[in-house]
Amino acid sequence: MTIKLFELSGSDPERRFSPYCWAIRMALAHKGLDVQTIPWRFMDRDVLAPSGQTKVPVLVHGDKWLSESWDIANYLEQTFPDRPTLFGGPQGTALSKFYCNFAVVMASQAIRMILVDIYDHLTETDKPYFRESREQRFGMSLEQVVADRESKLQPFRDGLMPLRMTLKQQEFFGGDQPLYADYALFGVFQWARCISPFELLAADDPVALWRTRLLNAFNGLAQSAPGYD
Ligand SMILES: N[C@@H](CCC(=O)N[C@@H](CS)C(=O)NCC(=O)O)C(=O)O
Repeated sequence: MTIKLFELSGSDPERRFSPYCWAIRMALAHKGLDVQTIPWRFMDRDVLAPSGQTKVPVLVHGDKWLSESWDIANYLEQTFPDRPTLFGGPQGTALSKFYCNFAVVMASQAIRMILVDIYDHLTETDKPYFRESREQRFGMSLEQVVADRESKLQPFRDGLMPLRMTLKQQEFFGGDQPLYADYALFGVFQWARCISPFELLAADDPVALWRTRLLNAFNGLAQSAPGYD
């Protein structure tokens, strides 16, 4: 049964840039599942109607339409229990929630540095919606949000200290192999990499070294995606 995944894309349909879609792409690869990915844009609302959602990722498996990255990851874990685990059992599932929430916080900070880069990569059809909805959210223009973005970099990097300390002690948050916790966090860096030339990490940061390990995972699945290196 073919698995389909709707992924946010820019004007170049190959440029996929949602942190949550990337977490699911990596989770599918971890499970060794084939997937047909479908580029989706903000104004393609009707396409997602069967899911009752207006956001991606949306995964279609048979007659099931699933949304919310956390729910999709759990669905994959429960539906394919004989494949490599994404969570390492119920306790690992509970702990993974923290990493997913940490990723949301990271994304909410990173977007203040890459918002205009996202806008620049959108179709002309998506641009007005994106500008209006995000300017309403931030209460200022897109350009004002990212103004002086260099000053936001160090506080962002400082906030990664718990990740950095952990990655000095082990290769992945899952231990010697990645788990969904890794993919949830990695999704944020891959989102930024796919859409913006603005480098979030210093090259010698243990977090950057971990990111490289995940870029190379699954035969370079993430590395080969259009992005900025
Ligand atoms: N909590 C959701 C968040 C999904 C989400 O925010 N998706 C964004 C792309 S990164 C989206 O589709 N936004 C549509 C819009 O803003 O209209 C998840 O984890 O799947």
